[in-house]
Amino acid sequence: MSRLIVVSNRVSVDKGRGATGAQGGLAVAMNGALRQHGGIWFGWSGEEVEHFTGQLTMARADGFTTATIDLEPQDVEEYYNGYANRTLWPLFHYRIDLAEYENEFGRGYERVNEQFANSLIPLVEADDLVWVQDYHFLPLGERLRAHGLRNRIGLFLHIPWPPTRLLVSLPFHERLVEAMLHYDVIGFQSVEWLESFLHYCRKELDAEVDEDSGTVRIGGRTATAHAFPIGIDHGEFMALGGTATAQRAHDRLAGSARNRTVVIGVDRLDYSKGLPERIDAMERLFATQDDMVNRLLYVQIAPPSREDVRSYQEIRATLEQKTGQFNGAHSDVDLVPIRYVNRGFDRAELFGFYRAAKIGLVTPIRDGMNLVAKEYVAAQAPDDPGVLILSRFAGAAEQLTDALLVNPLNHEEVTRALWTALHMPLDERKARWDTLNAVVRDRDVIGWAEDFIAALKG
Ligand code: GDG
Repeated sequence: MSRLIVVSNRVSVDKGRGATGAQGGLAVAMNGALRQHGGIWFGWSGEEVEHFTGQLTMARADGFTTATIDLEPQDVEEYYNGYANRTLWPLFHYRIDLAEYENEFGRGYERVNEQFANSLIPLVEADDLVWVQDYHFLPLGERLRAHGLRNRIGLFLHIPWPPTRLLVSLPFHERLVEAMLHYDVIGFQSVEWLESFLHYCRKELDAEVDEDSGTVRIGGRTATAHAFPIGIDHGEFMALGGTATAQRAHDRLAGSARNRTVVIGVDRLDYSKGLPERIDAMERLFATQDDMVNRLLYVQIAPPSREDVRSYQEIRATLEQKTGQFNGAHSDVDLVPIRYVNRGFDRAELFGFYRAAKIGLVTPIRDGMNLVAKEYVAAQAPDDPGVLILSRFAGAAEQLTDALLVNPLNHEEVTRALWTALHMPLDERKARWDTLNAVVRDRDVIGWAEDFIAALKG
């Protein structure tokens, strides 16, 4: 069996399956795939050094090896906080108003991609499969080819692919996408992002595109693009549901709700997640329906992220102001309708919170997939499941068609969905949940990794 070389911005080794760390689904999938195939997980250590040396720190994990490098502060600023999170992330989430185009960012991004290629090359053996993760490394395949690497190389993009009309606002966009076409396989979360990508290749690069097979031919090379919708580790997540921690978290939230219906949101504090818009929809619901303060409790868990980036400081300030204003207007002396919590919880606790909530409110403005929607579904009690309200702009909406699908920018529609969810009869809740849960259970992250690796093998 070929070894697997995974490349991602950060390396996150788990403590064994079922561990209740702050692991994301991606880390779980990579650990599983690496354990099965053996190989190396390569990335940035998270550490900064005054002068970049490219020196590798190797460590043994369970069944595979990790290899990390340190970066210079300027590289972190320009490649990570800069090009990745101030340029590509907003642009790829359709927020060209927030995208910053600084030449230094682009140069830092190319420099770090070259450093990654340089450090990685000596580690790769003839039959290894190289699997690169996400928008931090769009040109890495091309860099590896420039160093003479002939192995199969794949890229999976976890975030959306923007429409051509938006992408062309990026300086040097052709160079960036052309570099991507040195990968053998390019994976997207949804058919919509895949189609946008193929459209760009045809229109802007004049590449030869076959929509049916997803092949893109340019300059004598062929890349194949496909949709591989990522899932959660269903087995691991369900095991967390059986723990005392999950039960305690459930009881704590359900007990403190005092018979109000709990609506839950769990999101990194990010402007792509549509958080202010949720409060606007709540505002409308409270304005148009009587006595909501006694009927509904909205819990929003929002651990801060990317705090070095100004747009993230701004979204945080906006939310603090909006929740404060909302609660000031709608609270009673003994009831507060929005609990806005700026910290992370253990995954087992999240399971308990999801289960205590009869409505899952997942309304990003854009999202590559959105795993919270899938976790919410998985955590429901089969005999009394809650209702998922899901943005049609999340990749997950292509699969979770039995959710209440909404346009998150249309407050009236979200308000209506909240009302429908509050009143949905048990039979309908069960019927919808059965279909949703089958997708979440059967299309999990283990199968996702297997599908991608199978395509990468060719
Ligand atoms: C990117 C793409 C794509 C959240 N709060 C806590 C916590 N979380 C966990 C959730 C979930 C994960 O973080 C978030 O995943 P999402 O998919 O919702 O969103 P992104 O972070 O933006 O992820 C996204 C994903 O990559 C995978 O490809 O789906 O579209 O943007 O698992 O539960 N975990 C813990 N405590 C928290 O408070 N432990």
